[in-house]
Amino acid sequence: MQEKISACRICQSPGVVPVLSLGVTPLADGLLKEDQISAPEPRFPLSVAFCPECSLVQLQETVSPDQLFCQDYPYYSSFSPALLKHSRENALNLIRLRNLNSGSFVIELASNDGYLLKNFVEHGIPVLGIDPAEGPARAAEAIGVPTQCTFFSSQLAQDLRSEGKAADVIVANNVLAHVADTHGFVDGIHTLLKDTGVAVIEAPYLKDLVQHCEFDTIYHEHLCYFSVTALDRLFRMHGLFLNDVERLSIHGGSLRLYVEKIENVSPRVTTLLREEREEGLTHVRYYQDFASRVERIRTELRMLLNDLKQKGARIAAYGAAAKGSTLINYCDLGTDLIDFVVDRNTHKHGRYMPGQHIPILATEALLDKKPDYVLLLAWNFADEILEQQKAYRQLGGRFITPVPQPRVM
Ligand code: JHZ
Repeated sequence: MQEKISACRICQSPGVVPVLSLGVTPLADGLLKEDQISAPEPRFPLSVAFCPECSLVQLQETVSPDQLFCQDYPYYSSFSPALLKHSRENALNLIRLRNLNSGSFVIELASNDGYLLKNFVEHGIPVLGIDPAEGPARAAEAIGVPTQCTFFSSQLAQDLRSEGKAADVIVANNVLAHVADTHGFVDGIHTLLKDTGVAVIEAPYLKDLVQHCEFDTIYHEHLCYFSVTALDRLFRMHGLFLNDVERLSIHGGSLRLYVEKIENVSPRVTTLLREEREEGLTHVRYYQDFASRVERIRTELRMLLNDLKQKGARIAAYGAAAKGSTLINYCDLGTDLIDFVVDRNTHKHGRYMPGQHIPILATEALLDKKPDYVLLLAWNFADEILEQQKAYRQLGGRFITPVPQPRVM
């Protein structure tokens, strides 16, 4: 099921301007089982628009969240040591800065497999995880992270509040951009947050996406691509204030937002707002050459892989990531070019990439099968993966990164 928006997701202005179309693609995390590859896959238009009124960049279509996130959601945060380290540092900082203890309460929205909340549990701080994906939610419970397996909404926030629950800290990483009811979600944060509490939210940063041409991070799960300008406006509509912000390198460049009920805006926020105005993120012109840069990547990547293939090279790919699905489907990279994809996530093994039906194997396959080149679909973890694949590289194996420009590393 899919619906096309008739107005901006934040300000409701009807005048959104299309800026990029990535075609009609399958769901990025819809990894297929063997018995599904002969059946037709659902495909949905993947097109991006800009709102000149509030500067929100957004998808024009909304696929039903039940279809995207519930059963069989294959993403488990804990398969990346770099993400675990990043999350642990975030948790330990919050414990210190907010003096959290056994009398505090931390809620995480989209808590996945408990990768972050386990750090608070370790320190005796009461937590609640909320996540609609059954497998990851069960994994969280299994490691002692209490988890409610459901979608977060303003109604759920009211129910929790009427049970007497209120949070000192609400963490919401890589989820705000995923929700169709953005206003209900932010309203729910307002409801659940104590007056002195803080919501700490991470989301990929639009400026990094455009500058580094990370077009593959566009897929149906990601409905919004946020600038600080759009976020500041969104929170103010709900009596919340974006008081502080950090830029992070994770996931190709993200923002960590500190949102509170009392206004106390730091110069870091006002500086980013000014820079966005000066650099033009608030104007459609900023996004107009993005589409041609994206097309150039497709042409260059296809040329590079075709050329290697004609010379007799064997090519595999690393990371059955959601972004990998956008890349291989938009660039039309099938089994004629890529023999297999490897991934550490055991839940993905034995499955096939959406659309192109490339089989997913364990990472050991690189040493077993020794492909000459590996296209790095999870380029956001390049350092970690290159280090981990030293043995393969010492045997002469080479990695190829697709963005910001296709090149052999
Ligand atoms: P990864 C995810 O997107 C999920 P994805 C989600 N859609 C989101 O919003 C963004 O992050 C921000 C594997 N891997 O995390 C694990 C190894 O095999 O970049 C993953 O399958 N070995 C909610 O799916 C994939 O690669 C490794 O050493 O695009 C990476 O996927 C490492 C580090 C990862 O994002």
